[in-house]
Amino acid sequence: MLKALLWDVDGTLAETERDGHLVAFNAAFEEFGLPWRWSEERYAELLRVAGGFERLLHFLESEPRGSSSKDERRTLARRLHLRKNELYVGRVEEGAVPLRPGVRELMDDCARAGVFMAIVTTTSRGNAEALLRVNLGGDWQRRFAALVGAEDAPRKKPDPQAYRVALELLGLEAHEAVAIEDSPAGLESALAAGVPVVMARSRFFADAPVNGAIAAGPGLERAAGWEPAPSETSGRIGLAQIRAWHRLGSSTSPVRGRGRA
Ligand code: XBP
Ligand code: MG
Repeated sequence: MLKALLWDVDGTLAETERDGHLVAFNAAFEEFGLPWRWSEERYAELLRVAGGFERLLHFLESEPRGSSSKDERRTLARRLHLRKNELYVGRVEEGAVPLRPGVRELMDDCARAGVFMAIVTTTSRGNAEALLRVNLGGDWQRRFAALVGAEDAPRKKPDPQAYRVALELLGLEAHEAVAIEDSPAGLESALAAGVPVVMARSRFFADAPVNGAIAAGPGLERAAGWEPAPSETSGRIGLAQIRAWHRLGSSTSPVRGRGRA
């Protein structure tokens, strides 16, 4: 039986990468007087590295005009990442990073039905909390039984640590939960912890593989384009549909393949 929904943050709750992190990385480069500006295409490649600090370090290591020593690169990555996160929270507080359509409605379904919710993310608690506070209001914490962020699970997705910590905090078995994810790293992380996954594709992972997911589709706001096809073909993806996929996923083989579902 489904007892909890585990929400990824970046790309799943909101288009945080496009509307928040990418803009904030570029603004930090500019403030530091650095010549780098990442395009959406470049960022799509860099997103293969999970974690903003790790992503920066990876970029600095491949950048011929960057600092020469390993220590210098780590120090610069730390300073840039710190500032990027301040700028990111600033953008969130300005309202530049709204929830994706259908997210709030599914959260409300869970509240009505007494299904627990938790946040399971590779980003920092501060970033996640700002997004939730601004978009769900001051009492956002009441909605969630747990928030697992980078500080709680330093081994970033695709490592299963964040999902394992969340299950432990909730006192649930993996098969009693469903993860809502958008990225291959998130999918791998949840599956490695044994948690069934619903993939709500995001901007940067629109065509990424979804092998192993119990369902995949373009977004929670509409039933069109989802595989397996929802029982109601009009309207949004609600808790009843997630429950149906969860039951189906326990009895049949999951979604296979690449490209749009
Ligand atoms: C996605 C990530 C994050 C963000 C940036 O995590 O990889 O690193 O890109 O956040 P998820 P930080 O989808 O699991 O939420 O700079 O705070 O790492
Ligand atoms: Mg994500």
